[in-house]
Amino acid sequence: MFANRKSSPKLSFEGLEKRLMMDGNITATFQAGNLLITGDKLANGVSIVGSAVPGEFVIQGMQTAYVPTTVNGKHSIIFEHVQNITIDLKAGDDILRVGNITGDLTRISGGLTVNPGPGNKTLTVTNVSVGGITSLATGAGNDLVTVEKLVAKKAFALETGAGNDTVKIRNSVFADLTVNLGGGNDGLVFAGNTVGRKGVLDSGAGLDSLNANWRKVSTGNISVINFETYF
Ligand SMILES: [Ca+2]
Repeated sequence: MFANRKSSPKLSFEGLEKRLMMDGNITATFQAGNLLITGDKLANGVSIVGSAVPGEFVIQGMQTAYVPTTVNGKHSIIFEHVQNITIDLKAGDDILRVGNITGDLTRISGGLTVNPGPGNKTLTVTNVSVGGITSLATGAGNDLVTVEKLVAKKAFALETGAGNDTVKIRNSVFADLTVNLGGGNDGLVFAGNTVGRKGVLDSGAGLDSLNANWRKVSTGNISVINFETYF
């Protein structure tokens, strides 16, 4: 199948330099149990996965456009004795993944905080346990948020801000849950979840839809506000 493949055009040095700058650098700092991950104005990609050792996390740059984002100038970096994780990727169409889609559970003993920023964010939290407060915010932009197999032992809050957001929350366990989809025409799938105390699903302004299968498969005291369409 490669018989007719033409050779790739050679990149000029200038073109290569531009490409290498496209996905930016993440700065990861650690102090007294607190891991802070800060992006730049470019489209950053980063994954955060816990290892088999409690408190040990691998922070790895992911590819969003041309080349993988670097972490402190490297491909990946490992931190130990982490309790709380805070992520602020700033502006740009950033991709953030916390936990493995398959494999071992990523255990965060303290809190998980994602700060908002402008741009179309892709945030995925899968196969994760959070012992402290979970606070996720994506800011303005058309965001895609997936929460799957999360165990949030304390309060969980998600705010997706302005823009047309798509949010899927499935097969997760919450103590208290607050979801606010902000302005824009948003879609929420909420299925297979357990809410221990109280949940609020608020779609805010705009024409918003809720996949209503949640009524059959989610349990708990859940209030639904502002949605225009149910299916
Ligand atoms: Ca960024």
